[in-house]
Amino acid sequence: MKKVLWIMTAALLTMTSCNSNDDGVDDGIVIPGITITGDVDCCSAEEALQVYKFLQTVKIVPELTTEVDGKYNVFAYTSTGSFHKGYNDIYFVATKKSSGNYIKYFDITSVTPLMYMVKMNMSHSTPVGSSYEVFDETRPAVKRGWVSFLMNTSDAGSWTISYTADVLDSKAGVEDAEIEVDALPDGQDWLKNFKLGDDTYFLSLVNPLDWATGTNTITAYVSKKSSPITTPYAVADETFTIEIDPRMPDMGNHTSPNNVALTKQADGSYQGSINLTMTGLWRIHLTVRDADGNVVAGGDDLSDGYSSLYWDVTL
Ligand SMILES: [Cu+2]
Repeated sequence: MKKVLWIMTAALLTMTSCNSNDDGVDDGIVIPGITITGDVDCCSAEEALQVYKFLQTVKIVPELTTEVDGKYNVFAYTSTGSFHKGYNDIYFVATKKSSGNYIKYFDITSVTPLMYMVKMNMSHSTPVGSSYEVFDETRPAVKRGWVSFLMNTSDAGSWTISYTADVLDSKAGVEDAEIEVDALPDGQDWLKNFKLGDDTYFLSLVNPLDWATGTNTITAYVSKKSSPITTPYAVADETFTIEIDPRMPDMGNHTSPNNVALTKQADGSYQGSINLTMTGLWRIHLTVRDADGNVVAGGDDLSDGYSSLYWDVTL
């Protein structure tokens, strides 16, 4: 059905667009060393150029590259080309092998990170985003999702990722690709958990290295540990509020004014506002409340009066 639609659209484009040749490919935009062309299965040359430009700002994760039906390539990207403990954005792009052109109509599903723990001889998964979606309409051929790794690769254990790629009705996948998850430097701790009844929840702080001194949007996800634990941990259905109390432990625990608690957004993320008045180590003490306002995690647990549940961010 999808294919029939596309053939019709291609025919229409060929008839109506003087930019298009018989393949439905328009004339293209030339930048030094490369010609960027549009494609009926993707977008205009201008949109393709936006995709190309975006991909210059991220790096391929070679372990996750795959080929679909001998016709398409699928590439995964992160900001560094590798992974680290805590939250990682992952971007996917599909291209035609024949032309290199981007493809808009593809789906990435069943993204399954697994860590094998050597001594315990068991495997566990980790928090993941619910789906891979277009995150910016000016780059319709880039899909974004995320994985938040509970642990880094070490003698204790190592990680693999599997996923399924569906490109223009052809299917393929990557199975148990071995990846390396780096530890975070000292002064950075972006993933914490708390228990509520029999359940364990994970608090993943999103990309704090994007922050600058002053007021920043603070984004996080709350995920619930799965049963069995080899199933990726989905975003929790419950609605919490995450209160933040940023302090500088190396400077007498002074705080900053005008911080706003994180509340749940329509897309399932939590967002608030954090004001970091200077560079250095900030310990963001957390108090988590349920929908009725009861404290369910954090609060005044430490002898110094600050919550023992915290993220560390060094600006
Ligand atoms: Cu582990």
